[in-house]
Amino acid sequence: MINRVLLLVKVKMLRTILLVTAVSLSAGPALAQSGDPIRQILADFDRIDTNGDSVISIAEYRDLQIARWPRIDRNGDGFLTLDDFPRFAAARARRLLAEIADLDVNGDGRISRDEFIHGPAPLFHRADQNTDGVLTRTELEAAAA
Ligand SMILES: [Ca+2]
Ligand SMILES: [Ca+2]
Ligand SMILES: [Ca+2]
Repeated sequence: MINRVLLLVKVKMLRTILLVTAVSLSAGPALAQSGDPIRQILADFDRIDTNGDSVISIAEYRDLQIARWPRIDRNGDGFLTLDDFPRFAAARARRLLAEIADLDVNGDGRISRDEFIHGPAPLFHRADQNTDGVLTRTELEAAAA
């Protein structure tokens, strides 16, 4: 499954999104069950929609990132770096990190918890078709199709 994700990474538009998925896949079996983060959000919609208003706000999405972080930062040092890819060859891990370098807002070569949670959210904005700042089930279903 990881190899498939790496192949798809060549599709430019989806690059960052899929690489974040690849990071998730390397980070734990729980997230490896589905290769598509949009489908994961759909499957968990009611749990992610904590205020029950039937849409997922950016705040609710950030809460999801907070929940995911411990599986991303595998060695628990507060940063996503090469050390968090124990199952990847160094060259591949370096390439993955380079592809999500957008998240490294302060450019120190590593992605902090804060940058991961509060940084650009390409997946969210891609799915938010009417740009009203919230995701409906319909928007997520369209994005997953
Ligand atoms: Ca909500
Ligand atoms: Ca780490
Ligand atoms: Ca929307």
